[in-house]
Amino acid sequence: MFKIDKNVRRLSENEINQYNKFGYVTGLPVFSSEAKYELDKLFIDLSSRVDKSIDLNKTAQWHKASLSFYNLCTTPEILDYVEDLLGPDFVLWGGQFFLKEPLDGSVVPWHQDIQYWPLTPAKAVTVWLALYDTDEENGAMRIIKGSHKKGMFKHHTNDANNLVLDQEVSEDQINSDDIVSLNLKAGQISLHDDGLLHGSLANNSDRRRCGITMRFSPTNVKADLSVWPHFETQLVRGQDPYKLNPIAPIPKGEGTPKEKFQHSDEFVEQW
Ligand SMILES: O=C(O)CCC(=O)C(=O)O
Repeated sequence: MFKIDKNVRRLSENEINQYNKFGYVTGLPVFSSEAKYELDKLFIDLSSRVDKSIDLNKTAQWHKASLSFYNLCTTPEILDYVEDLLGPDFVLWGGQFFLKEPLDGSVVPWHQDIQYWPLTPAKAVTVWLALYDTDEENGAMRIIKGSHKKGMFKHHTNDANNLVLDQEVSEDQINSDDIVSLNLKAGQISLHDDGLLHGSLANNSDRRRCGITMRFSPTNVKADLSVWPHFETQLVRGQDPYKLNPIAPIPKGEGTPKEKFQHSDEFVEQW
């Protein structure tokens, strides 16, 4: 278990109000500063198993493949923060790395997650856990505060090689006064709403930038399996009286995703 920051707490009423009004909360303590060595080790252990021909940013579903990744996502102190937003019953359904090596040029275009996700109701919370210190120089995630209240923005496809995602909201729809850079120390998290516009610029530093995203939804969410046949949930807190989605087992060991969308029975524990 990674060492927990002694300042860990629950969300304050102000933070819950800020999440509802602006769509995000940031700088929340979870793991202590000493845990950065373990977070680095976890990153190296897991990412080094991915075949060199595969782009780590194009793999997902790590929570279904790897027990250590699943354990990280179900850290009680992380779930407490999520519970403060979603209530007592919720599932984990997504987990992936967002990596930018120094000067690798990769960019996450402005987008809303709901644009990609066939989930009803749209009420997912993303936890973004910093594995390394993250700031403007190394391509921290940026958000447009309050944009989750403005409905669906127009996205277009952009297949440029350096883009981590291919759906993009053009700059002319962005009010630059509302940009907030979510700078985090290793071991801290931010939380964001699935309707919030967000993205990130290139890493222009000599430091690695990598976060883990964890996707949580209340148990009354239903996925359209005709769009996402791989979709499965893991109940991580409370009860699931609705049973609307297939369930993924907790991984028994360490497996490695090869693609973005995979079903749990495709993962083979390698060690
Ligand atoms: O890490 C980033 O820059 C982007 C993350 C992201 O797009 C997401 O959490 O949905």
